[in-house]
Amino acid sequence: MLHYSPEVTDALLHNKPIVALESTIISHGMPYPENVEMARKAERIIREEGAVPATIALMDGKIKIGLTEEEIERLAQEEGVVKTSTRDLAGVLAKKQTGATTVATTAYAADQAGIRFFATGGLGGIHRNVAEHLDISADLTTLAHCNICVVSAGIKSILDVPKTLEFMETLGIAVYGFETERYPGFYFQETTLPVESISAQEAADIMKVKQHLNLSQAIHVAAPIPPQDAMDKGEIETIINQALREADEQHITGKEITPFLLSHIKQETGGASLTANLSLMYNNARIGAKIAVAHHQ
Ligand code: PSU
Ligand code: MN
Repeated sequence: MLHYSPEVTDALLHNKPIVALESTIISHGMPYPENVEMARKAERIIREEGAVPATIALMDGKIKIGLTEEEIERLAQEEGVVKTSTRDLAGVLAKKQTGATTVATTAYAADQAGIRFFATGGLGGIHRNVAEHLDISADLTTLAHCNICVVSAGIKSILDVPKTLEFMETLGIAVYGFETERYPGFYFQETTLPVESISAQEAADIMKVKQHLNLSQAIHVAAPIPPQDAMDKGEIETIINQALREADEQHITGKEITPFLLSHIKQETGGASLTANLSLMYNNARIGAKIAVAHHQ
C-alpha cells in the first residue's frame, strides 16, 4: 500500500537520512495558505540539514511517502480531507479518500517504510477532562509500537501534560528534553516537569542501541519553542481555558476537538499562536534532521 516519491525512493536505496512529516497539521492544524507555506518550508529546512523529507498522506488508495508540490496543495485546499488516525486508515484507503495522517498514522506509515525519524508540532495525548470523556489520543498507543524517534515541542498545551507523561511511561515511550531539563510547554518554553536532557548525537546513539533491542516503542525528543516566538504561559492558559469552555458549550468532542481548539486559540491570540506553531514546527524539523544526520554518520 506504500507509494514512495522518487526522492524518498532514492534516499531509501542509498541509505540517506530521512525525516517523516505528518499531514494533519497541514489540513486540520493550520489555515490556508500558511499551511502550504509551512509544509514547504519544513521540507526545505530538512534538506538544508542534509536529510530527505518524507511528508506522508493518503491519496487514491495509497499511503504516499513523500509528496509533490501539487499533492501538498491538494491536501491544504481540497474539501473533505479526512483527519486519519490509525482506526480510520483502512477505511480511507478502501474508499480512496484523501486523508491527512495524524501523528499516530504517520508514525505507523514511517515505521512500515523503515523511516526512523519524524518531526511534528505537538503530540496528541490525554485530554484535560479525561475522567468525563476518556479522550486519549491514539498518538500515544500507536507510538508504543512504532520504532521511531519523534521530535515535537512537547504535548499540545490544550492537553493534560502530567497525565500524558505518566501514560507514556506506562507505555514504555522514553521522553527526553532537547538540550533542556524542563519538559517544553508547546506554545510556551517550559513546564515545571523535569526531563532528562539530550543532544542530537545522544538521541542518534539511543536509536542505534534500540536497533539491537527487541523493543518496539518510540522515543520522544521534546524541543522547546524558540524563545522569540514563545508565548506567555499565563496568557495562553487563560485562552486555552476559554477555548475548552467554548468547546464544551458547543458539545465538540472526538476528533473535532483538537482542530477546534487550535483554531479558536489562533483567533483569540490574534494569530500569535499560529506564529508560535510555525516557529516550533521549523525548529523541530531542523532538530529531527540533525538527529537523522547524526544517526547516519
Ligand atoms: N501538532 C500541531 N498541530 C496539529 C497536530 C499536531 O502543531 O494539528 C495534530 C497531529 O496530527 C496530532 C493530532 O496527531 O493533532 C492529534 O489529534 P487527536 O487529539 O484527535 O488525536
Ligand atoms: Mn481524541
